[in-house]
Amino acid sequence: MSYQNQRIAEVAELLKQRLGELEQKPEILKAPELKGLFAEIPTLPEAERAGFGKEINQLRAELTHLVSEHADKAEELPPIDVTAPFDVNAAADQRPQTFTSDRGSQHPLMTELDSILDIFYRMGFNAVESRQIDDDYHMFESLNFPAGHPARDDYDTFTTTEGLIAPAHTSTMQNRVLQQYKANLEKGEDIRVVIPGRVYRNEDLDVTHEHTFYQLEGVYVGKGIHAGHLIATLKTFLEEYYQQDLKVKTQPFYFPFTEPSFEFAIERPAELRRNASHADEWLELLGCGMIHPNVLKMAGIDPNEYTGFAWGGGIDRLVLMKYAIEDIRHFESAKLDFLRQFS
Ligand code: FA5
Repeated sequence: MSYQNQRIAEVAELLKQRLGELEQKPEILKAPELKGLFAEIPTLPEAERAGFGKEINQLRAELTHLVSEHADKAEELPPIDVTAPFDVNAAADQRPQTFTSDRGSQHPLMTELDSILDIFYRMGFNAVESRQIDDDYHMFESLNFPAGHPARDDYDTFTTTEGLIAPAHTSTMQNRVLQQYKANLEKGEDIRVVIPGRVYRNEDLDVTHEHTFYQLEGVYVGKGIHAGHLIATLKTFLEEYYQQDLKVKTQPFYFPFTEPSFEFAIERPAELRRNASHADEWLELLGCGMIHPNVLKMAGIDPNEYTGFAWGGGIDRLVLMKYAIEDIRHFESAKLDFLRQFS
């Protein structure tokens, strides 16, 4: 594009050259020379102002176009070669040597998850794994958070450019398991499901907060189920997992998908309070409550006939307390010294 005004033509030349060198291309739109041109407009004779202003706008539009052209190109990634980097048909002694499976070990969180699930299997629960990518309906709508509900902000997580969601909790599975198992109710059996899964949050990190962690959801529905069943189920599980009697407490809380809702905490046994980060007496382990009638209705279950409870707790936090680990971030850190203690 050519510019009539000599000053604008010079600035255009200069900025296009600078754009080539800039790593962050959009920065060019904040260049002081461009701002300087806009600032000159009121100083010009009135007759020249309109033409000068029009040309600066043209220059700005040209630069914006060049920036977006570059962004489009940056997204065109070179294709990845996914074929094995050697001849897979070659004889075994001519193929590169790889580590055998006995050189690795299971991640401690997965070992603990096995023993957690084992306890719930013995209590009559089935297990269904949660998804690592989900949608707005399962993350919010089906859990009684209509569009614009302020509590959506408590689950700040990551989304894809297509609007899919990296789930911030395993409650995304509640509607699915209620639908999947509602036939049990007609047969006179209760719904008892636990749902382990990886969840993601845009979170301020510290010794008990990670951005990527594991939760275990539980869903129980039947006739005459009440909050006493909820507390007894969780206490039984926790005492089995920690192999000791525990003091537990619930305090009122708010979740749109349970009514009433509670926070469930356990008193840390004295031997697990040795780290400074474990100085608090109580550790909040779970959110829980009686499943909201709207959540049952959305899954096609009559809340006048059936009631149920649900909970969602951090698996990392359960394990953290079991082994008096000082920082939750060790789990995802790939620190071999830390991981080897469990193998
Ligand atoms: C929930 O995620 C609800 N979905 C729980 C729930 C399920 C309530 C079913 C009612 C019925 P909350 O945001 O409080 O609630 O998280 C639940 C648990 O996940 C916490 O108690 C804690 O153990 C764990 N947790 C939460 N955030 C983090 C984090 N950043 N790092 C590690 N663990 C976390």
